[in-house]
Amino acid sequence: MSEVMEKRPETKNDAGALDAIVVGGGLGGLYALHRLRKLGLKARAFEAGSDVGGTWFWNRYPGARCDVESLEYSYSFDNDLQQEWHWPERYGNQPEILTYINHVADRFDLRKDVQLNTRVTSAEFDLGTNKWTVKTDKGDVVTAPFCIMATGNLSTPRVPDFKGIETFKGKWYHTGLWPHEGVDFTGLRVGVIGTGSSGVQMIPIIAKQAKHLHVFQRTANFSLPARNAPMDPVIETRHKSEYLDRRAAAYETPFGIAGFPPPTKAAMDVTAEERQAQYEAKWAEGGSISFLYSYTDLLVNKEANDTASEFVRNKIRSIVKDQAVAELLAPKDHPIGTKRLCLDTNYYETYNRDNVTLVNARATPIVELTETGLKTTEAEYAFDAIVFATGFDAMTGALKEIDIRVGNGPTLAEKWDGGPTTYLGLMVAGFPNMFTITGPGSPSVKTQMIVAIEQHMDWIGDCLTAMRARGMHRIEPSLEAERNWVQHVNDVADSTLYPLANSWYVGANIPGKPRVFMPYVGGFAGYKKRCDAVAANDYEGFVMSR
Ligand code: NA7
Repeated sequence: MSEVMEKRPETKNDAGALDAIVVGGGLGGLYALHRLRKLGLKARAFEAGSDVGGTWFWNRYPGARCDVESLEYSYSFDNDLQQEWHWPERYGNQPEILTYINHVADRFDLRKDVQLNTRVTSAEFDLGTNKWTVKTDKGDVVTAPFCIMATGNLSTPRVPDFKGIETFKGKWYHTGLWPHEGVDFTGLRVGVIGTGSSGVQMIPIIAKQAKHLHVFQRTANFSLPARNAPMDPVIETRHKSEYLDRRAAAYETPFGIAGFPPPTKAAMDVTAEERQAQYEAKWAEGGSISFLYSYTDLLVNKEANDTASEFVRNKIRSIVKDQAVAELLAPKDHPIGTKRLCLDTNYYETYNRDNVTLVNARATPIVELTETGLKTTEAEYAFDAIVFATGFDAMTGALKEIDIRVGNGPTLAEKWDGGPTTYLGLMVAGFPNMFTITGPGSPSVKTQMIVAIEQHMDWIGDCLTAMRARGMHRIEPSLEAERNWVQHVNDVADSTLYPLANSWYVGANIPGKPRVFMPYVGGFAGYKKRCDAVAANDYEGFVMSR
C-alpha cells in the first residue's frame, strides 16, 4: 500500500481503496494501469467502449490504418513483447493494431482493472480530502487521490449539424463510430463527406464496392503514397536486433521516431534539380515524416514549403486524368504538412474511375440532408448511404465533455472556454492531482503517439513516487507556470507555418471552437528534456502540498 494512500482519509465510497482512477481504456489508459501497478498503486480504468482499444476500437472504417510504421507504432516498455510480436505489414491496419492492444491487455493482465461499457460523466476534487470523486453513466461513484485522463486526442467524433439528418431514409455512418459488423457498399449509391486521413483511406476501398461514389471535398488535402507492403523479413529482423537502441534514439528526435536521417540542408540552398530528385526519392519511399524530412526548413519557410507543395500538386496532376478534377484535388490553401499529411493507397488514382465524382463542397456547400440524399447550394444527390469522414472535436473534446470541477470553482470546460491551458500538457492549474496523458500543450499528435503516452505516464509515475517519498498528497501547476508554458507553445507554433492552416490542430473544423494551436510543435526531444529538467529541478512550476 502506498504512502499516498495510507495517509489520506477514507470516505464512504472508498470501497476498493484506489490510488488512481484512469479514464480511458485505449493505449494510454492501458499503459497507465500497467505503470501504476508496477509502482504498487491500485488503479481502476473506465472505458466507454465494449472493449479496450480506444481509437483502434472505434475507427473500424474500411482502410483504417496507422500512418506510422508498425515496428515503430507499438509499446516499448517490454522488450520481450516487441521482440515476439510480428507485424504482418509495413503499416498496421486497424484489425491488427486492435489485436495487438488486446494481446497487451491479456499479456499484462490489465483487463481485470478495466470497467467496460462505462462512460465517466463527472469528476470532482475535494480540497479537504484531496480526493477525486468520479461518477459514471452506470451509476458508479468512486474516489481516489489521483485522476489520470487517458481520454485520447481524436475520440469525440463530430457529425456536422446538417439540417434534415433525421429525415434521411438511407443509412449514415461516421468513421469514428463504425459498425462492428462492417458495412458492405456493394451496388450502393454512396456519398462520402470529408477528405481528411479517414476519407483518404476509405475512399479507394468504397469506390471499388459502390455503384457510384460522390466525394464531397471542402478542403483538398495533401496525401502521399504510403507504399504499404507485407513486412520485409530482413527489415523486421534488423529492426528487432536494434530495437532497444532505436527506442532510445527515438527520444532524441522531433517526432519520437528513430530511423529517419535528420535533414542537413535547407531546400532553398540546393538547386531545383536536386530538390526534384530528393522529393522523387521520398515519394517513391513512402511515408510522411520521411517526406517532411527532405529539408530542414519545410515547416518554417514558406518559400521552401512551396517547392514541396508544388511537387505534390504536380504528382496529383500527373495521376488524375481529368485536369479540372486534378486542380480541385491539388491543395492550394495551406502549406504541405501544416494539416495532417495523409498517407494513402491509390487515393488520387481513384478519381480516374468512372463511378467516382468529386464535388466541390467549398464552392457549393452541403445545405441539408433529405429523405433521399443531400442537397448542396447547386444540386441534389440521391444516396443509399452517406459516410461522414468529418473528423473529431480533437484534443479537448473528450475532456470538455466530462463535468470536471474542483469545489465550487469553474469546470474544466469553463476554464478552457477560450482554448486549453496546461502546464506541459500534463496538468491544469486549479485542477490538482489530475494528469492529462498527451494533453493539449504536449507534442502528442505530432509524435508517434505511443512513445508520447509512455513518456507522459513514466513522468507521472516518477512524480507520484516523488510525492510518496516526500509525504505529499497534492500537486498542481502554478498559474504562472501554466501561463508561461501556454505562451511558449504559442510562440513555438508561431515560428512555424502550422498556424497558416485551418486544421483540427487549431480547432478550425469545429464551428465556434476558439482558434488556439493545441499541440506542442517544439519537438519531442526538447519537450522530454524540459519535462525531465522540471522533475530534476524539484518539480519546478508545480506546487506540492500535504
Ligand atoms: P479530419 O482530418 O478532421 O477531416 C475531416 C474532413 O471533413 C475534412 O476534410 C473537413 O473539411 C471535412 N468536413 C468537416 N465538416 C464538413 C462539412 N460540414 N462539409 C464538408 N466537409 C466537412 O478528420 P479525419 O477523421 O479524416 O482525421 C483525423 C485524424 O485522425 C487524422 O488527422 C489523423 O491524425 C488520424 P475541412 O478540412 O475542415 O474543410
